Amino acid sequence: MKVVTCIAPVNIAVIKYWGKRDEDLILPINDSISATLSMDHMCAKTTIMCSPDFEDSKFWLNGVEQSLESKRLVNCLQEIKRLASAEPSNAEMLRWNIRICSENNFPTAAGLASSAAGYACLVTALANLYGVKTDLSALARRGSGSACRSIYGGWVQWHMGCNPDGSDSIARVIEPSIHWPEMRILVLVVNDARKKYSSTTGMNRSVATSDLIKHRACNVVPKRVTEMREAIKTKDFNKFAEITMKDSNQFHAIALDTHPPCVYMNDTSHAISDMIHAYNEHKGVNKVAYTFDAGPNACLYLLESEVAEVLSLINECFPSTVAKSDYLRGIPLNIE
Ligand code: 2P0
Repeated sequence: MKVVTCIAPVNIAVIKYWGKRDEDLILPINDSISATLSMDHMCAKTTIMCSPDFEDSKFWLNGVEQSLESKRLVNCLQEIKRLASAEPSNAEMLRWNIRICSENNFPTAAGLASSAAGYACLVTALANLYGVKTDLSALARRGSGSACRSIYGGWVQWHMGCNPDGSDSIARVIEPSIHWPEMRILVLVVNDARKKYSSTTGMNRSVATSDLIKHRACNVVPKRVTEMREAIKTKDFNKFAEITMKDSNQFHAIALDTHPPCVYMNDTSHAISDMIHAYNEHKGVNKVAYTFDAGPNACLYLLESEVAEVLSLINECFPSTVAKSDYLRGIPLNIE
């Protein structure tokens, strides 16, 4: 028997991934950029066992048995096994059945990047199990697009690539977290229920029906990626915050431009964004950036020096949000 356990962290995008050009290979229509959070806070943990004594293979997520027929899981397993079979000593183990046990220490599918951490973790655990040494970001991408960014720590760019086989659609580090050690993230859990429509459904519907998404992918994101890379490299928080908030808002504008629309933010989300704009205006410069994924929960980027003041404001204005948020500790970025 062989057993491996891995953990993988969540990432929060500042330039959003929304829309695919290839559903099976999971190839995006634009580059995206994110920061990977420290492993101590929000992460997925996966244990995989394989043994000649297992009569079948099984998979549990948060204690609930899942189908092993999922196309994405099958794609990841097939690709890893194909790579592993290049090593003759793996031949026997590749015939053994496996048991996969995954859990998240935060709400699953509530728009908190659970599939990103989950598939990054699964692929890393499988690669360790079979001794596969390759670029894991391309493998994680086959499970869930955003998972490719969680393979690396710090500031990460998912390059959309242009090869039809997806071989250049990979994640690369822009800067390690140590480059901007004062950066913190506050996650405000507005609602931890499962989202109304999955990201996969929402983005497919956007590609099929939104005019704005084409303008974003072709004319907005390429310039924004260059500006965001520069803001990160020069640690220009004011610019970083402006781009982050504008990109979040454009993503939600596209969600609304989708037919029928995908409504992810709620009144509390909008009230949080109003509060951040009022705070920044009061300071005369952007000190906090909000970003919202496919759900109502807010992620705030800010520097360590602002955490205490912003936390007290959130306590004052959104006490019920605070009660639901175990993550209000000013999460640093992952150091690996
Ligand atoms: C992101 N999101 O860049 C964006 C922002 C949600 C909003 O990546 O279909 O769960 O599995 O590739 O990775 C969510 O998309 O979608 C996502 P699939 P995924 O973080």
